[in-house]
Amino acid sequence: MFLKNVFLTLKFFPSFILSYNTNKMKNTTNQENLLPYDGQVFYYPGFFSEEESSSLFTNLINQIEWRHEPIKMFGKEIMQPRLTAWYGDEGMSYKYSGVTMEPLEWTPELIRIKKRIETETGHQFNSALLNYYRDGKDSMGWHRDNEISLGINPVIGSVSFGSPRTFLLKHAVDKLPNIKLALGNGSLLLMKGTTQNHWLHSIPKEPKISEGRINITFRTIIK
Ligand SMILES: O=C(O)CCC(=O)C(=O)O
Repeated sequence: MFLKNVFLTLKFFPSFILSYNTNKMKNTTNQENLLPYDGQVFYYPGFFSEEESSSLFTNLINQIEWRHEPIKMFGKEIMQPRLTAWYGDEGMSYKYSGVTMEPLEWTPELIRIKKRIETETGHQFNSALLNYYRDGKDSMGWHRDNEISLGINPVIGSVSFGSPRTFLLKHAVDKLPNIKLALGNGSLLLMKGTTQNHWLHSIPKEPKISEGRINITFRTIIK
């Protein structure tokens, strides 16, 4: 309650951004929750080593069946500003923003990444959305991963490889400062509890960045 009051007081300064220096965070299992309330977000830098992450980045670029798909926004079809792919167990199709994606069969590398996250976090996943941001001009707008097919309080295990990119979180109702993180190469971001009900997230454009980044969000589709 104290924390909630402190954050609500900050609503009078909406341009203020709460920025975490993610380089200084330790990789432990007793991570601090980055949200003040209404959800849980934990950040694990260096979840995969630099060496492993670089080789995964190159392999994923070459082996994943990347697609450039349109989505529907305000009744119009527009091309997504990134490449995407959907992998998962048989039958785990995924619908969002007017797009239906049928799952491709897991690659050995995706299984390896998934198993590592499952072992470390204790959460199981049956599908994954992959996003390839070719450079800083690619982005993802504000959204929640709250599709009905993901159940009531979805757990999302999000790993990043390649160039670090800014990740923003904002409360859906309260005028809190945005929370800003730099998601580094080989990092894991775990979003759970009521996060997807109350918080939106985005990857803003950063035109000065010329290198690519791959993000994989492991999810559980509830049939
Ligand atoms: O690229 C990221 O870190 C975010 C991806 C994301 O928001 C999503 O897949 O829903």
